[in-house]
Amino acid sequence: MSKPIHAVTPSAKVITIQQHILLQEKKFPGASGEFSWLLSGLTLAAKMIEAAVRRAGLNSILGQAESSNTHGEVQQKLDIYANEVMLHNLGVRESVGVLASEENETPIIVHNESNNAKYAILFDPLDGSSNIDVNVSVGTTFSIYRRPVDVELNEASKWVLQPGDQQVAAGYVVYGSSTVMVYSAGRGVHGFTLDPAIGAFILSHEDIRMPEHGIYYSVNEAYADTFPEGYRKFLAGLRQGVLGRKYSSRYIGSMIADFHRTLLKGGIFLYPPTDDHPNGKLRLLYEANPIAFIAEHAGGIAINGTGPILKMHPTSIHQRTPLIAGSPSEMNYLIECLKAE
Ligand code: P6P
Repeated sequence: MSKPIHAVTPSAKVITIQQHILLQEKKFPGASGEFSWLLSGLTLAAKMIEAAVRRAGLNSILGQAESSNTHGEVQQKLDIYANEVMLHNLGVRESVGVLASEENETPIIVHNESNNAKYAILFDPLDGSSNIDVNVSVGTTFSIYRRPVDVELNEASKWVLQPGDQQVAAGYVVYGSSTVMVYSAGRGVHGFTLDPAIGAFILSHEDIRMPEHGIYYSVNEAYADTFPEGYRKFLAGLRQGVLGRKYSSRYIGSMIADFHRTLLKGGIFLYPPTDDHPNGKLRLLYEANPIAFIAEHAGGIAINGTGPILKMHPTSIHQRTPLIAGSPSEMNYLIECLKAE
């Protein structure tokens, strides 16, 4: 008879995210330990946000703040808390020079004139936060760049307005049935699950590869009538079995959760242009770019409808873009449908 779950002794041979980063750095000489120190600021922030998300209904943090963010969107109390946690825990890492957040109009200079500061970190502290009140998964995204050559310490915008293929690392945390951090530093995509018993992110998904195809497509079909023709043709083709398999629709309305399923199970996530958002709703720098970096490094594809997300040259910090990311099979069929428009 198999042991009851509670009798199973957890393995002692766990690999934390810090150990994994240091092991990776050993494989690639020249990388400095400061990068793992920087990422430890992210994991601490993620644990603090996770603790608040898990207790949202209990510590009166649920619900709407009296304030709105820079985009006029009503902030959730947890948005504000998560943003303060990210700004503090990343801002105290001496290797960090500039921070940019969805919740702040302009980038924040944190380097105090230190020449050790060489990284910019962009993030959405709590994506999907409108779902918190109904206990739906939410997430945090992050995107890390090196300070460009010949850019002055205080030219903050130039630190952050870089194409996504210049990211040195990127990823997200999804606060779902468990809390998982997925990141890539350009050498594979790896997932770490938070073990609340020991308060550490433990390697749980090493070298994630997105399946060649999936059985799910993820899009808000309420807007389908306003999608450009090529997207409507693509969705009709999936439903008609053009790719030789039956599909099911899955849409949570929380980008990170919808993408995380696509990364692990394959398929496609789409936020196309709509009447309300002709340039897409999602933000290029701190939503689309980290997702695209993870998708491409896991063997998937990520486009804006006309070309790779990672090749886009940003002109403003909060600019929006259409985002479609997924497995090669579905993505290549979509590209074919869009070309035929
Ligand atoms: P819609 C959440 O508000 C978010 O920014 C993403 O997480 C999500 O994918 C999208 O908006 C959902 O938007 O228009 O489908 O409700």
